[in-house]
Amino acid sequence: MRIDIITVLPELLKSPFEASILKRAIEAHLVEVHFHNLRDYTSDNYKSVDDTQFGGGAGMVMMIEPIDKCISALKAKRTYDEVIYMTPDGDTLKQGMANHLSLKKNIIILCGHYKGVDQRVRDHFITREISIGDYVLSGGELAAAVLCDAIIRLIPGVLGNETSALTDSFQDNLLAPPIYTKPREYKGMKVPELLFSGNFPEIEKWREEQAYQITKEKRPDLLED
Ligand code: 6GU
Repeated sequence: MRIDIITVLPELLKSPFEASILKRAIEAHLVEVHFHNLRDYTSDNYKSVDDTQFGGGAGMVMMIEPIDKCISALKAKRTYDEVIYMTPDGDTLKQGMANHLSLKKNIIILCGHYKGVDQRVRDHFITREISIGDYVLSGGELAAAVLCDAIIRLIPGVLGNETSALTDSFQDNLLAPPIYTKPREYKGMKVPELLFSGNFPEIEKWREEQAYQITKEKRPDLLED
């Protein structure tokens, strides 16, 4: 998989890809992540990427030309499955969406800034608009990093244990059951006895029940759809 990220602030975005699981995935060539600074696609001396909005109103709007130039340059080299725009008014990111995107070959992610992009970019270049939740961030970069993390960890070979992504919270619309490790007892706090029984069908049944109860308590909305 290849991800091309278009941004006015590449430095804000790079560090999550330079540590831990994402770094390993890149080093193992399981994913390629490329950053494109929108200012490199400007045509004026000031390297402007934004301007005031027609019709008046506060806030700057990202201009179509540098975005078009950048996206066109990428599309000239390969075909893209999706051109995603990160924006607080997009579809809220859910596990299912990450699962779907993790199967794609090439995707472009455009990070919104200021008041957002010229509507013509959304109408003509964007195939999907994604938000990471109902709050406003100062730019799409951190949201893009969240989206990339959610996608990349699902690529086969990225996680050490191949099955572990499938047992994550949300994968079956259930939150994860409680987990424990050594010691068996800590300052009087005990691990449920069943987990030492070796009775794996019973343990599995207990985990499923726990997951259901926890979901019912914390996120009953997940049980509805
Ligand atoms: Cl994708 N961008 C911005 N600026 N704010 C957000 C967001 C995206 N998702 C949630 N809040």
